[in-house]
Amino acid sequence: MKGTGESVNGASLNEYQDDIENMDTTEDRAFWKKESTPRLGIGPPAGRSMWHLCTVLSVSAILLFALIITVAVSNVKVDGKFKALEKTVANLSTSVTSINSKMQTGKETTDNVHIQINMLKDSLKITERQLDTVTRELRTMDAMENLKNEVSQIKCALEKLTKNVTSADCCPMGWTYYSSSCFYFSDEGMSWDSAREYCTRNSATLVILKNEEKWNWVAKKTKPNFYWIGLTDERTGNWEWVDGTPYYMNRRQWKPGQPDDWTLHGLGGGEDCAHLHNDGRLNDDHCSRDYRFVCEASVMSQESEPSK
Ligand code: MBG
Ligand code: CA
Repeated sequence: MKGTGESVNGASLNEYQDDIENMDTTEDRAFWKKESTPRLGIGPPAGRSMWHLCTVLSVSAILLFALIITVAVSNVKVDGKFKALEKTVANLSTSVTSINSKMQTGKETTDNVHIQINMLKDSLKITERQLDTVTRELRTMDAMENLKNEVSQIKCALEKLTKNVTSADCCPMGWTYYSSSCFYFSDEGMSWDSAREYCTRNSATLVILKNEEKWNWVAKKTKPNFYWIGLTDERTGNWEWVDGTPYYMNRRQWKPGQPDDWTLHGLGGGEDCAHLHNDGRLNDDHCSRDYRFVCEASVMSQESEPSK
């Protein structure tokens, strides 16, 4: 099945969109390192500093608690508003259908129909304003999620410092916790091979998306940009994940007409590396392209350094 060249609006804008001029891949950015969270040799402090730490911990705990409550409350509020809006839109569309049939059967006078149409137009304006508000609030919710993640990283670092333990949901700064793993969503673009190396250097791999829930969670964060993932057919000609397991073809996970191993890009060869497209589905592309990427590391991999 050859690609029909489905013209995805904005797709061309998405390619090469990143400014990679100032790309910095030096070691100090490799914050996935075990040393970045000093644990060995740092036992629980004593005396005044212990009090200081206790205070910091208590304040952090209270802040965290307040944040969780705020997120939960705004979640319920936005959810309620969303449901109300769904109802309003459904009612509006029923009204339009009903006016339409009244006009066709001539049951209502033209004047009456015009009055009803004007009323509908007013309701529509109000609905549009409400939609804007909910959209803004949903964006705030996303920002809140990020903030919550950062606070839990801080909490985790503090716990490590005081109790000399690694708690289960600890990720390095800049990484995001989800389902027993830490994820890194790069801001900068690089080739698939460089991205793979970046992840490896940070005790991680390019993300492997074997279940739908994880796919949706990742795609929510990558949309509408392009991100390399750990899927390639470069080695054998068959699609496989970077952990060496085969990928079972599911066309619904790809953009229409993909993968097409396109050769007309003039970069030599076809397209052997998979990336998440603007809508979270896949496209195969030339591995040399500079796209952002997602790394994943299981939380376990940063645990239990050999104690001396
Ligand atoms: C592009 C894909 C590219 C190739 C091409 C074929 C509009 O999408 O990014 O990989 O498949 O389509 O026309
Ligand atoms: Ca392609």
